[in-house]
Amino acid sequence: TFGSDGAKAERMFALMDGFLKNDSISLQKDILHHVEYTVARSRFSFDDFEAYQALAHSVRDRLIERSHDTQLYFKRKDPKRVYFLSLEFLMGRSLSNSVINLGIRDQYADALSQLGFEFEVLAEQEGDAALGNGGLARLSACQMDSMATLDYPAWGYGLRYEYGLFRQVILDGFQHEQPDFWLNFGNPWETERVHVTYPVKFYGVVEEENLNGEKRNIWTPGEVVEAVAYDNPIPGYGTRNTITLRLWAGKPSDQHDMEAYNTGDYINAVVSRQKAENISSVLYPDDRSFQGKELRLKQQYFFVSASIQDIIRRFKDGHTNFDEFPEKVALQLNDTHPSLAIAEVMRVLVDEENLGWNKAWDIACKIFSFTIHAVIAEGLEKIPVDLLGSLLPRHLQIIYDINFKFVEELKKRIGLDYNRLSRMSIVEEGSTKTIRMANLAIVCSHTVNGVSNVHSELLKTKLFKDFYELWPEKFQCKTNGVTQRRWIVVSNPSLCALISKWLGTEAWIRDVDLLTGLREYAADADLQQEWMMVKKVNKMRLAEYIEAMSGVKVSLDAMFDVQTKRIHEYKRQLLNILGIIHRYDCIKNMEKSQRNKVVPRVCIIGGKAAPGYEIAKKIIKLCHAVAEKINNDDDVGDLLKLVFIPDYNVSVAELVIPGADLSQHLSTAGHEASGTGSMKFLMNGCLLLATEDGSTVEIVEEIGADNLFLFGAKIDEVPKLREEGSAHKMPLQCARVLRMVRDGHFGFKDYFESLCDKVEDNDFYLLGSDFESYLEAQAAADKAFADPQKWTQMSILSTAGSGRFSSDRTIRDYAEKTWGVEPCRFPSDG
Ligand code: NTF
Ligand code: PLP
Repeated sequence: TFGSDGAKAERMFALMDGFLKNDSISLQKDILHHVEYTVARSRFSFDDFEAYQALAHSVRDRLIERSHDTQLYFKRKDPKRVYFLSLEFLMGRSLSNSVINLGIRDQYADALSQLGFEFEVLAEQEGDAALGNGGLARLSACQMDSMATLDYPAWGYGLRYEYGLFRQVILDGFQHEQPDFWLNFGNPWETERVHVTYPVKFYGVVEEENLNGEKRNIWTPGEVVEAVAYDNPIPGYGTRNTITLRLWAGKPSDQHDMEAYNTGDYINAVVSRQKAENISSVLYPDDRSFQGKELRLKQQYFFVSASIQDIIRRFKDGHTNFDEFPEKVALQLNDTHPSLAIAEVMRVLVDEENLGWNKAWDIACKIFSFTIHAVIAEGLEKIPVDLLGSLLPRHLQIIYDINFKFVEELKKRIGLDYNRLSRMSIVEEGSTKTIRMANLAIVCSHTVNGVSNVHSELLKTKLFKDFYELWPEKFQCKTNGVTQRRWIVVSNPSLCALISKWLGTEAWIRDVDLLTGLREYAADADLQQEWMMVKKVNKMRLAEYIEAMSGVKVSLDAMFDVQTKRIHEYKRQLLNILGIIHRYDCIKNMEKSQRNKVVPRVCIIGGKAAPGYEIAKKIIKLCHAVAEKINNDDDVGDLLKLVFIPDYNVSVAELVIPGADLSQHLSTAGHEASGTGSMKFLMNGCLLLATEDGSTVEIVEEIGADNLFLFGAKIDEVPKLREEGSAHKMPLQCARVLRMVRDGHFGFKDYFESLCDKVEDNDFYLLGSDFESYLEAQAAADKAFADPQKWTQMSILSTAGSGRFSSDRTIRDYAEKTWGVEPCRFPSDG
């Protein structure tokens, strides 16, 4: 690289503003170059999709240049790096986000218009990268953006699934899943690193060997799969720093099953070689609970092993003493999914680097930190010992050893309290013996955090009380956040311009606390006027989409009321639908003369159900059945519409969120660890109707209870209400709407029976007991909407108070209080 001439290197860095120029002519030439030589179409004749591909490649060139500079700079400065391990990243599209972060959106738009293309039209050609399920996965993506923007020396590691999250197709109101083969037309953003490959071992046997009087464990694998790196650049905003999301794909290893070739079964040997690629082929689409599937465990270990090998290789390139490892490396476990990394680090340090157990354990305990996204014990991963022992025999031994030492230590601290010992043990005895991955992660991590204040308290007082009492200092809270770059600047350009105009600066895009500056203008008639205009434009965009998707024409004067998120019983989309039926019923039974008092609504619901989640699928069908009835009732007209937006993903969210007036977050209190959708709606000046759960509690602290519509049982009231069970009375209105469903008012009465039973029999999610309070909150929302000035003021105050929910704040907090990493900024302005 720059050799030992530090001064020369300094000069090089100071001079470097990149080889590629960003003036309009240079950009046009670059795009045409890629049309001709990358896409291989004539530069005199290419369509929108080909133009998008060429455009993406020209942006990628700029990203690559910056990521090279960033990596060289990191290498020279050698800061402590943080490695973010996550099995899921919901990145969405990259084009608009990249050019905005690079600061060359307008230049590209200009260059394209010279070539006869429109930037927005080409941006629509891009498909989503949906390598994740929901909240956890989108959080990872937001956090990558913040790590890059805040100049942290960070890497993301994950799996390059060939099939992302399934596409949701609705036929006759039922959800069907179609494969998302997102790489069909290539992926212009990634770079395959054919030289960055590592062997990953599975199965086989472990034998103890005696080497010069020392016992060593030798693992002879039964299968070896090669992991190949695919690098995806993540540009920061207002900085030249561009970090990397490195995703691993499986490919057959030369070491794979050589025996089969030797025994002459050539065809079967080739077929079995191809199996290696299956490891990274498909994302598990269920975000509920862990199912002890071998392929899933293989995926986890595959990505963990490749990542750890890569991290250790980078460390060794410049360091020889593992004592320095914790000064250079922080490993963040995003949920328990990557927690096999703990056993893998121990295996490498003990078996391959020969550090000895105690030293290896000391190092491991200094590098890991662990974020929990689950709320209930059932959501925690438990791996059957038989499965782990067969797939990763050496890791099982290591986990047993960790547990043995932990339990011995624990006995010294707490005595022979066998109940507590067995609760805290990493190994769960029972009919099927399992490994509790969360316990493993807590035992080894120096820091464990929840994702909102209430969730973090819940971890300390309920889920991991025993561990909290043992190690109170380990437990932290890191309230989630979302990136204002994607969720305002990219997805709501009109709002972005309006905010910058009134604040007199664009600095809030990097320093989001400045949004509080809007508070002083919240009652200003001019701002309110412009604010309403922006909302109207976004509603128009959304209305066009709704009509195109469902054929339903909606009125822009109606309140756009949105609930979009994965379909779960605890998120209570059913409560929303029952509320809509109630509203419909009220309108139908109202004197015609009274109807002009009704605030018109467009109710919008969207979200995917896990393919095997029957109840969630019935909720989707019920939504369609009710929509069919309401939307075709001319008597109701524009007073009420219900639309289901299919295939909710990041791109759809970018369209829906800016156009929402009201958004609903209805989780039964105590069930939503945080919620991040709410934060995006809040930033976009959408009012929330919500239970006091997860991060909503903090949103209330920030914007005040007067600026949103709260309802329902509070967290500490839930257990008592459940205990009372069916003893508590179902409110009449709720019983009435359930009766309508049971009587076949919306068809399919037998099919919906089990949905009604759930509410009427034990009502675990408390739809009945929260129903009245829900209707009151809805009435309050109607009342506020009828007063546009008041509504707009609340809307401005929502955006103004959303700064605390930026992932920049979250990431700074992780960096300072958990990882101990510092910004390392390439010396240039971006
Ligand atoms: C989710 N968990 C939680 O359910 C949300 O409350 C939270 O906002 C996000 O994580 C991000 O922390 C998951 O997506 C998973 F995968 F755990 F189900
Ligand atoms: N899915 C997508 C596509 C999203 O953009 C979000 C937003 O955060 C989520 C799921 C999570 O939403 P929620 O926090 O409301 O569950």
